[in-house]
Amino acid sequence: MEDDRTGMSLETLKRAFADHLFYLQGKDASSADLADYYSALAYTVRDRLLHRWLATQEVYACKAVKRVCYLSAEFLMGRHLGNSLINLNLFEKIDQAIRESGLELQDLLSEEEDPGLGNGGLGRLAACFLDSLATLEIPAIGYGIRYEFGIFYQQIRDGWQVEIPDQWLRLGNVWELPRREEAVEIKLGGYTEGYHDPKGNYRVSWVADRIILAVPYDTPVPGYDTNVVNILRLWKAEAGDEFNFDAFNAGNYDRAVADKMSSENISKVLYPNDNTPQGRTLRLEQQYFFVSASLQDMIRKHLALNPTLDNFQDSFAIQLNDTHPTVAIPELMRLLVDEHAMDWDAAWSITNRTFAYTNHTLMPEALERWPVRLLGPTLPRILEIIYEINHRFLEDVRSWYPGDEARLSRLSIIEEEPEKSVRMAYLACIGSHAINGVAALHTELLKRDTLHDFYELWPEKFFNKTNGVTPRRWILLSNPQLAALFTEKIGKKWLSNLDELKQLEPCAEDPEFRSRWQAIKLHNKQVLAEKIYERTGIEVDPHSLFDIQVKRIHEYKRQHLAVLHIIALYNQIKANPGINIQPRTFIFAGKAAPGYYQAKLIIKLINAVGTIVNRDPDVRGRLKVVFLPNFSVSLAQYIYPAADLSEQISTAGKEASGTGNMKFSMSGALTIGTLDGANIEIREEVHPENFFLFGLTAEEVAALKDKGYRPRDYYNSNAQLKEVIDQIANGTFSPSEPDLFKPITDSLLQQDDYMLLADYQAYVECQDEVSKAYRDQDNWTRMSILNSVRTGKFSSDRTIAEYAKEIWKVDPVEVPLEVYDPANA
Ligand code: B1N
Repeated sequence: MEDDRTGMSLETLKRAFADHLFYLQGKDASSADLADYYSALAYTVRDRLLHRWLATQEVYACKAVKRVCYLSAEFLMGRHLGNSLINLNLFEKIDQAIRESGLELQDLLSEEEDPGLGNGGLGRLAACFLDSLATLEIPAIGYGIRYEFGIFYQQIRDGWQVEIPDQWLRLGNVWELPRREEAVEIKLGGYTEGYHDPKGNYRVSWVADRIILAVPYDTPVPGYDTNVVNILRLWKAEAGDEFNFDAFNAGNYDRAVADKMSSENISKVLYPNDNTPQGRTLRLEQQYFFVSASLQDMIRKHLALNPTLDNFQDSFAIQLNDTHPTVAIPELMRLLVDEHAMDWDAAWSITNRTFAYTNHTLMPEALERWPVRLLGPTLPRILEIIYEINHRFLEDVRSWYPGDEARLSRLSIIEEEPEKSVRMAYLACIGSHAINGVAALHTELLKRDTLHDFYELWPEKFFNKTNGVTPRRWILLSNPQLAALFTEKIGKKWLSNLDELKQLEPCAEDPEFRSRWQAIKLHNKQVLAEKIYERTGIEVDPHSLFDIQVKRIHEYKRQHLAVLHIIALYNQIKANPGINIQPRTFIFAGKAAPGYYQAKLIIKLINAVGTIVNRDPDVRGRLKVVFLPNFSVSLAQYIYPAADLSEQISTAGKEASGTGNMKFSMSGALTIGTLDGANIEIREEVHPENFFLFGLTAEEVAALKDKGYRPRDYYNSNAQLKEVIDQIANGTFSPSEPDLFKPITDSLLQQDDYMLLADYQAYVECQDEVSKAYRDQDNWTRMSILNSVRTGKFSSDRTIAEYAKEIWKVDPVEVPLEVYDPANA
């Protein structure tokens, strides 16, 4: 008989499920609720992962393979259960086993808390990368923070965003295993002192005033159709001792407990900002905390197999996901020089060969700078090391560009004005052997502007690595009917080589294929319509054009440009109620940073316009405006497959890449977009005739700014636009508070930093083209099919293969699976 923990037959799976319900949940069919059934199934699946995990880790530990360490402050993993079923190739069998137990698999999958340990694209990219690393059989570890509270839960009350704490660990977490025995200590605060070691060398030691314990929690990361199970290792902060006994014994009970609480604060909560840094000491402590713990972990792993650290760079390639983990560069120097007595030059060479840095944004205000005033007291030794790195670097620059003082201050890691600060992106560039942007345009702009001086120094360090997303979650799991159609036509190989979909191009001309394609899209729209009704009470027509913009709310992403268009359509109907226009459902979702007033006001505006438009009898179902609360990975899985039109309308030059644009396109949505980020490459792949392009180019945006942009000129010369802006400004959508939206219209008329008014006319005209095109359903479907089957480039498998070959220099490692037999263990 098959083992209950590893067997893959239907009978064994059913037995294991019942067994876990009974012995782990302490329930049977008469007492179990859905949460119990979810847990029983999750444990059943976890057993099968653990088996492969142990095999994988054993191979990595014995073979001295080179591992990728992906350091990221955010990992937006999404629910684990469905993904694990897919990657273990168990989905169908479990579906059947659960049905035969009288339950619905979908109901169980929905019970899982969505682990929201990220804000948006940057965190979700890290999750897609982990999936692809495991699928490509590349040894890898994701390192991050086990936030007790992830991204806040968003409610909409009276049209406003309200933030609710995300208590995702409330019911426990089946997918993590604490490894207390591998905890490490982290220093904070205090001072440094010099001393001479026994050989007479001058050394520095850091006398901390706080020691925090970093406890690792490991989550398995299975690859698709392979035995490889990598690890996501997230660190939880704890007090070094249960509490301060000295204080306790001295009768200072409050102090003893307070110390413990302040230590645990470090991993308490994810900062809810996307594309804006938060210059708080606690954020700096979070960054240093997880980075130091991760490096200590790597050093321990390396020394388990090697006599010295001299070849550390052969054990690990460390990727910095933006500047958030950049303090890793001086921290590795500290560990090598202070704690392992290496000399500076040797340590610097190792550091440089180990690190690579990915930049994710050009937004000037998003580039992290840590004031010396905060860094010094929190990380005194790290600040000294940064000064030393800078000193040596500027000596080099001086020798390369004698007499060029301006260049010296431009390149210095230390910025003097307005406040003496460390420029983290510069530190990352200097300490890394590779620097990359996340889409072709973004990389070009990095080289031309943001990091131009570094590009001049080291052109060979610069790479482009266009982002990608995993087709396992974003097609197979979220759009199962589309996946089944692909597999029926070309087999399953597209799941590990998305370029295979190209073979389906001729199907775009096949009427039978097209009608199946339409039926699937309609079905996905019906499912989303039900969700919309459940969550907002708004009824939408699945036969209308689903026009969708989902992403973080940010002025540069221009959700309010879409609102201007909606109001213009509304005005057309009001002026001419008999007008024949394409019925549309406008769907928005996304969170605003709690401290970003203008973004929260945009959410209120969307809802205010929706309230007026949705109720107006003249509109009668031709336009609907929906704001779906609490955008998350699990909600996204219903949204992308249901879209007809994907809104990617950022100001050119502002969106580094975008990855939602790829998910939409994979599910057959057409894009209306600017020449920004990865839109440019998507348009290239799907061909320009299958993409709705509008707006200024990045160059035109810059040229217009230079010559003096005057948004009022556009307002004064465009009657339709003027009417729309005036309505927002005069309270048409906020009758009880007429000035409510003035901050939005004032900003548009006075600065319009993101040039909505300059792009307005081109946008509405392009939307007219969309409406016309949608009326020809045959041709629309052809375009939809071609979008989907030409997205091969945007699989994160392609992205990861490029990083592996060109930046990390790592090879796949196969993991053989012996059938686990407890008798031989
Ligand atoms: O990273 C994504 C890109 O696809 C998006 O275009 C880009 O906006 C996004 C500070 C960020 N850039 N910067 C951030 C997130 C959190 C934070 O605290 C910055 N996110 C992006 C993946 O490359």
